[in-house]
Amino acid sequence: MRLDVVSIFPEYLSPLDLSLIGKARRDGLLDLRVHDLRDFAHDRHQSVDDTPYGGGAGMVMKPQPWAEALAHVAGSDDGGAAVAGSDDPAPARPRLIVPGPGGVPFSQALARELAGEPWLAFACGRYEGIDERVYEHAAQDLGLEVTVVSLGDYVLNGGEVAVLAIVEAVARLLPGVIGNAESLVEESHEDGLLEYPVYTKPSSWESASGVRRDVPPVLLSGDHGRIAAWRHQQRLERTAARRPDLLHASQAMPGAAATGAL
Ligand code: 6GU
Repeated sequence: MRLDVVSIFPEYLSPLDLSLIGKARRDGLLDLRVHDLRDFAHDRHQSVDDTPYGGGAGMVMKPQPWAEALAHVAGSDDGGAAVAGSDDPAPARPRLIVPGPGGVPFSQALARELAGEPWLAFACGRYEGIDERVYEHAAQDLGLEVTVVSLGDYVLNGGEVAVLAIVEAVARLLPGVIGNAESLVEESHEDGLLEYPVYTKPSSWESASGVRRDVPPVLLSGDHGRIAAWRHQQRLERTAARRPDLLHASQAMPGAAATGAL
């Protein structure tokens, strides 16, 4: 999969060199390129923002640097995108993701959808946002599918942290990025319920405060049927306590009943 990220803080994306994402890049599963928006601003101060028409607080990102940056990225199809398990060349154009609090909610379902794309480009806005004409230009003149995506109902200073989260959620779904593919299926949000609690050795542990805590005995019983039933009950209780909205959503989810989610 090919990923391009445009930002005025390219260093913000350096965690993508680390851990499983970094390894996937070195293994050629991910072709991730970070671009500095200021490289496409040509005035003396390489300015990327200006005051908003109509007044109001803060600054708005100018259309010209964004248009040049997006043309550079979208026009850079070198056919080199590594798509694991596929001989298909990358398509001519990326799908454009713009992180922002006014977007559609990011979710495991959207992560899955994006993981099916051969090429994603991310435009990281800062300040009060990007001039609206950039979205129109990207869609109408460059022919890009544009999706504004929000991580949740709170405000970040810019799209960079959101890109870190979205890229991690998407990349871990690609074949070969996570060694143990089984660990992908038994996870929160894959079937509408939160995860069950997990324990490891020792089976009885005394904290420094002198309190002894034992692993639930059922997990030591060796009875796989009882263990599965206990874990399912824990998932239901946890979901009811922390995310009751998910229990209501699962009633409208095809397959939820069959998987025992109801
Ligand atoms: Cl995706 N971007 C920004 N800037 N703020 C956010 C967000 C994204 N999601 C929630 N708040």
